[in-house]
Amino acid sequence: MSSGLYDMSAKDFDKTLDLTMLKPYGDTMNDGKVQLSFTLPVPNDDRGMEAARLISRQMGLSEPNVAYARALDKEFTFYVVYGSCTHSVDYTKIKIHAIEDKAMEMDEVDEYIREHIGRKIVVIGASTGTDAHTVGIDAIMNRKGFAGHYGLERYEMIEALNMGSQVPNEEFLAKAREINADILLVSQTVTQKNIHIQNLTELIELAEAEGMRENHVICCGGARITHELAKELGFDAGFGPGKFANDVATFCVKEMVRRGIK
Ligand code: B12
Repeated sequence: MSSGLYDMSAKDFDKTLDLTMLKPYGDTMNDGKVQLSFTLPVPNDDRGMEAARLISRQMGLSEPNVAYARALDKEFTFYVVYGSCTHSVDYTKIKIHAIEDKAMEMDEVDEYIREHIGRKIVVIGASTGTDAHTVGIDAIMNRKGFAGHYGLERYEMIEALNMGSQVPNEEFLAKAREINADILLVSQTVTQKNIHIQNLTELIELAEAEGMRENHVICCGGARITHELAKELGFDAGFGPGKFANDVATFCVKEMVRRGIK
């Protein structure tokens, strides 16, 4: 549907909006209002409140107001602070790396595969390395899916194997070869000390060494994974929060066709 209130851009109802100096919107345009929460390792008293205000001011908030303070124990206090952000960004100069394929629904993906590939495609996925987080890869692969989007196991034209978590890169690639996978999906949630970078880099290097890079679509995903980072690391695409099985399936099948992987 494309009529009514949702068609209006903010510029239509407020002429003071300047996208070259974009600021958060709270109550009125350009007021910069934000809410921020954090914990300080101090008791919940007046001095702690003042510390929360001062820290907020140093973070670039003007007129910070501690709206809420609650002791977590004797020595730690949680604060919620409201204030106005004094910084702005030039929205018109922002460049992003995004996947351009418009996501198809599950049935459309199945139809696309029938029409353009003519056989079932094989997808393998896992959280690799030491990463024990399974919810992200399950959200993409499990039959029941996530947030109203069925997972790849439910697609008629996709054979999906989810190997779970803590799968070594070598084992992942060996299984991919064994089942003749077309598409490899890797989940990385833990990013402490850049462990995800090392692990994802190792996977791509191994895939290249084993001659598997060219004829497979290889994607990664996770809470801190962006498409840009994934491309930098040598993957075909990266998917973060807000992306679902049909986004991933759309990209992968179209990429197979673009690259002539049959
Ligand atoms: C549940 C959880 C756990 C559970 C995991 C259980 C399980 N079976 O998965 C347990 C308790 C085991 C756990 C352990 C740890 N955890 Co934890 N965990 C979480 C938590 C609360 C939720 C993660 C989650 O399930 N999100 C929901 C899913 C659906 O979101 P998602 O992963 O982003 O997935 C979406 C997209 O990213 C994308 N996607 C994800 N993967 C893939 C893959 C592909 C191929 C594609 C295409 C897309 C895709 O699609 C999904 C749907 O949109 C987060 C905090 C949080 N609230 O996010 C911390 C968090 C991820 N954990 C964290 C940490 C530090 C740990 C531990 C290191 C803690 C410790 N010191 O032991 C361990 C690590 C264990 C290990 N070896 O990996 C940190 C990570 C910080 C960082 N930057 O690295 C977080 C952010 C908590 C925090 N704020 O500190 N954890």
